[in-house]
Amino acid sequence: MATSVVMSGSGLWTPSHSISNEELVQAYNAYAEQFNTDNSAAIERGEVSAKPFSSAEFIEKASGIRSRFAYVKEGILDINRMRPSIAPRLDTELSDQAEMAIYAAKKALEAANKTAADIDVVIVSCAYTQRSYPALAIEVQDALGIKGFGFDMLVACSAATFALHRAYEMIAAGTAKGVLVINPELTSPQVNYCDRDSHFIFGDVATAMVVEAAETANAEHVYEIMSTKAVTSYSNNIRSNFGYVSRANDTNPFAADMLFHQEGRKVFKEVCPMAVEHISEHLQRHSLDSTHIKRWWLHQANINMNTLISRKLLGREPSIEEAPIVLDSYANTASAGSIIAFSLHHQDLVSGDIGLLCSFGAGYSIGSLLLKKR
Ligand code: CO8
Repeated sequence: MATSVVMSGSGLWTPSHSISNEELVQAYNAYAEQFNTDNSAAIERGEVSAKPFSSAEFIEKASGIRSRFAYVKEGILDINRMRPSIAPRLDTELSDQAEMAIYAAKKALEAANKTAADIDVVIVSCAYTQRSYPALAIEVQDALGIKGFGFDMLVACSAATFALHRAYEMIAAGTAKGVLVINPELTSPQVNYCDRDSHFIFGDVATAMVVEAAETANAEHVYEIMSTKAVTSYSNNIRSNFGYVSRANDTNPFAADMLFHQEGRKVFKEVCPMAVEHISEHLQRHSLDSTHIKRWWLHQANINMNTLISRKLLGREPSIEEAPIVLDSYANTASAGSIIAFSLHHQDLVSGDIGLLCSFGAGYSIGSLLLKKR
């Protein structure tokens, strides 16, 4: 592929509501207490399991998460509801995820010094889309006045990196002139706030990136995509069974197994070595090693995972400048984590500096891009 492809602008939209560990734990524990009281007889008979209590100290130690953002906070801390209360919208109104996507997209376009006329493909890629069709990407395309085409992609944690890969290929092949990759990660409706093992993990956010040919890029911070690498390996350890077939299954579409659930410890043990191997192979492809990498924009699920992966790659702990952490305030934002890290921590690199952007998680899926500052 002859054309040199670049990422020329990134956008980050952060919801205005945040929820601290303490707030979340207080609500969960009050819910658990109520549940245990209401079900005390059945619990005593061994027919129902008592709800265990959560702790803010555990959450921070086990994950590094201190708080998360919520698109709508109302309802999440209400022990009689335990899920966000998002008002339904008419078909004639902008959908919630399209609205989030547009906030981030406008920022990415501005950073890339581009307008709608410079874009001809929109990819909305994230862990969930709020409907099947029409594609959110086409709704966003219409709202931004972009000519060309758009489509949605679902690859869970690697939705953003895999979409950037597609953008890279389209620009390199000359089938697109400018691609907008957008990740409106509205995770909160799928979080089981009644489950202490996972109630703290996710946050809402939207990120966006402009990908174009090197010769058309005129922004201040432009990164050449040196190459991309992806791998998937089937695992049931992170799963959500929510889907349109549940209507025909006559099952409860909102039961616990329909929401996000995982075997967190197994995921930790299996994904870390996969990520290390993947990244090492990606660097080797360019005869590079970890000493050549100025910045690691890693997936943001768990600080202990990132520390372990970085230590294996570098042979030491990375500094916070080398491998920035955003999950402390954003929590796990599905595919957006590494893009948030990039958005907040890329402007200080100098020409020729190389960085690695990498996602890892559900699927399992791993996606990476090697980037060189122009
Ligand atoms: N408070 C107090 N104690 C707790 C809590 C809590 N909130 N939660 C669990 N415990 C208890 C456990 O029950 C267990 O008790 P016991 O020893 O008595 O059995 C003990 O603490 C230890 O539990 P774990 O072994 O589970 O604890 P870990 O140290 O493994 O930490 C983590 C749990 C934080 C979940 C950790 O395993 C982890 O982060 N693993 C990696 C997970 C990961 O990366 N997952 C990928 C997520 S998927 C994704 O990124 C995108 C998916 C799509 C988006 C979904 C949107 C909704």
